[in-house]
Amino acid sequence: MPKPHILYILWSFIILSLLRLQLNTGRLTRIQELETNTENLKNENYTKYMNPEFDKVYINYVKKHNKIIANLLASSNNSSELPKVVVVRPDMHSGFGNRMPGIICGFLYSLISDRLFFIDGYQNFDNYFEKDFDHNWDTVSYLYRGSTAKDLHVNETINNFTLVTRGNFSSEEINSYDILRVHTWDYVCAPLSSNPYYKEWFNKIIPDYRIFTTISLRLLRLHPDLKSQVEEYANNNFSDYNIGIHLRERKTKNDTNSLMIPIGHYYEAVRMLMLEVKNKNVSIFVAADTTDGRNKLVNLLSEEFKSNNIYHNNNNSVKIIHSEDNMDLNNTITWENSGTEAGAIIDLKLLGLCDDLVLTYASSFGFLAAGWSHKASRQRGLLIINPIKKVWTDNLQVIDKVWMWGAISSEPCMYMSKLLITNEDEETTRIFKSNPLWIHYSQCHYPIEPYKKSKKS
Ligand SMILES: Nc1nc2c(ncn2[C@@H]2O[C@H](COP(=O)(O)OP(=O)(O)OP(=O)(O)O)[C@@H](O)[C@H]2O)c(=O)[nH]1
Ligand SMILES: *[C@@H]1O[C@H](CO)[C@@H](O)[C@H](O)[C@H]1NC(C)=O
Ligand SMILES: *[C@@H]1O[C@H](CO)[C@@H](O)[C@H](O)[C@H]1NC(C)=O
Ligand SMILES: *[C@@H]1O[C@H](CO)[C@@H](O)[C@H](O)[C@H]1NC(C)=O
Ligand SMILES: *[C@@H]1O[C@H](CO)[C@@H](O)[C@H](O)[C@H]1NC(C)=O
Ligand SMILES: *[C@@H]1O[C@H](CO)[C@@H](O)[C@H](O)[C@H]1NC(C)=O
Ligand SMILES: *[C@@H]1O[C@H](CO)[C@@H](O)[C@H](O)[C@H]1NC(C)=O
Ligand SMILES: *[C@@H]1O[C@H](CO)[C@@H](O)[C@H](O)[C@H]1NC(C)=O
Ligand SMILES: *[C@@H]1O[C@H](CO)[C@@H](O)[C@H](O)[C@H]1NC(C)=O
Ligand SMILES: *[C@@H]1O[C@H](CO)[C@@H](O)[C@H](O)[C@H]1NC(C)=O
Ligand SMILES: *[C@@H]1O[C@H](CO)[C@@H](O)[C@H](O)[C@H]1NC(C)=O
Ligand SMILES: *[C@@H]1O[C@H](CO)[C@@H](O)[C@H](O)[C@H]1NC(C)=O
Ligand SMILES: [Mg+2]
Repeated sequence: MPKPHILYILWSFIILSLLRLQLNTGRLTRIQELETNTENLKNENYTKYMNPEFDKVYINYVKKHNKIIANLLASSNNSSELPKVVVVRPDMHSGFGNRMPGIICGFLYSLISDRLFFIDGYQNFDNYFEKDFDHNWDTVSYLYRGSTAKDLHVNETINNFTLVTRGNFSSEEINSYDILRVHTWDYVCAPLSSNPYYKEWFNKIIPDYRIFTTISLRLLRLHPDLKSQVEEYANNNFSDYNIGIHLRERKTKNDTNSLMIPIGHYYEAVRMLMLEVKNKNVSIFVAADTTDGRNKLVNLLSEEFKSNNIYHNNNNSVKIIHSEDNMDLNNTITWENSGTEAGAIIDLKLLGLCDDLVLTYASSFGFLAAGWSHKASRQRGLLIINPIKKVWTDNLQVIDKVWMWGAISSEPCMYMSKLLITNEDEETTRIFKSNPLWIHYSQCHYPIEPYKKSKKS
């Protein structure tokens, strides 16, 4: 009697160990696969941003998603229980700076609420990005025709910031909805990292608050064709130290109220950065939304650094570079912007490989480049230049409304945080401000005056 019992225990132990080994190796291979898939561009020791805690969460999510969807789509499965989902619908007529933040937020919501993540209506996503799982809403949307949905974000006036800042996404009420919908231009999930229900999760999984960077480097990996173009460009043109500039000129309608950033402001910021650089080969990468503006800035910088080897006796070599995108083309997907989708995404990624960034308050494109960055672990944040009104002269010696700030983080900002602070109840505002980055999140984008709702109390 005891003998077979012991044998049985031993046998079970061996089987279990084997199973565990298999599970572990399966998982390791998957992690390694993902690691080699990460964009380790240029010199990987300098450009890599890793978050192993998040990677585990991500890998488990990918497995879960693939398994559930395979079951769901299996014709033999007549389960009436549909998996709960988050669906993000990006505004394809806006640019990357306004499309990507909602996608990152939607994925974050799906992780913390244990839902599946989908993107609705991103045509040609697969031409630009590499996917680990199928998040195309078209794959399953037909199953959800009779489903209940709650809108978390609709537009600038409709956002449930109370829920994001201090609600429980697993409450019975939220759980009663099959679909949580996200439609936004903004990095509207920033207040989630203040939410008491999720503090512990963030402390464990993304303790450095580089939420956008952590998620975007996994979820939005460049398509291999674009990635190789970026790599080739960086290998050929980048130096030991790279300064990236994003010049935004075609911001709004051509009227006297629209904003502009005098090109001289970018130039001054670069001169300041260069004062610190010694004995280095430097590249200055210029991304711009107009050919004309880019040429002007390139000329200005080339003139400044024409001695090429010596700048204020700092013994640097300096070259000014830019990638070729035909900015005279009209972008057929976004309405008001020029260039191509591929050109824009290459510029974004190259900016993200730079050691320092000079951006403007007027464009979320630049903020996005900083967030989607492999240099996120650098200490210094980006330099942000304020635009001025077009009626003012762009003569730096004359105007006095010039300002610039160096950010504390590479995370994108949330321009609606001003609305949150102005319009939400005091408790929501107070909790939002418990986040160490709340000031950073709030200091961005062109200074739209927040409209006032009657403040709830
Ligand atoms: N290639 C390239 N395209 C750019 C550049 N700057 C802007 N664009 C194009 O213009 C679009 C700008 O839209 P967003 O990325 O949303 O940035 P934004 O400046 O905040 O735009 P709005 O909020 O719509 O005013 C980008 O997606 C690109 O298509 C640039 O430096 N290089
Ligand atoms: C990168 O770092 C690893 C270990 O930290 C080192 O072995 C390797 O040589 C480094 N590679 C480069 C290109 O510096
Ligand atoms: C059917 O799909 C649901 C949702 O993915 C899953 O929970 C369930 O186990 C599946 N049932 C079968 C028999 O595969
Ligand atoms: C699923 O439903 C269809 C019809 O709705 C039925 O023909 C089929 O037998 C069901 N399959 C299972 C496994 O219950
Ligand atoms: C926001 O969406 C609501 C509902 O669709 C609509 O009534 C409202 O006009 C929109 N507001 C803005 C500023 O677009
Ligand atoms: C936000 O969501 C919470 C939880 O679902 C709900 O109680 C509240 O009414 C919502 N607020 C708004 C303004 O929709
Ligand atoms: C959120 O609500 C659910 C359902 O009531 C509960 O089980 C869960 O513990 C709550 N989450 C936290 C972090 O309190
Ligand atoms: C940058 O590299 C590309 C190859 O990727 C090359 O064609 C181009 O001339 C280089 N540009 C500059 C300004 O050095
Ligand atoms: C904007 O308007 C000014 C004055 O009306 C004009 O001189 C200028 O060419 C216009 N710029 C563009 C880009 O249309
Ligand atoms: C800059 O690059 C040149 C050749 O590419 C090299 O000879 C020189 O040593 C480099 N200077 C520094 C400071 O790295
Ligand atoms: C300037 O750089 C060269 C090589 O990059 C180096 O040999 C030389 O010592 C440097 N000069 C000074 C003054 O640092
Ligand atoms: C691009 O669009 C503008 C209007 O938005 C138009 O004036 C211009 O001719 C277009 N250019 C091309 C090359 O189609
Ligand atoms: Mg924008």
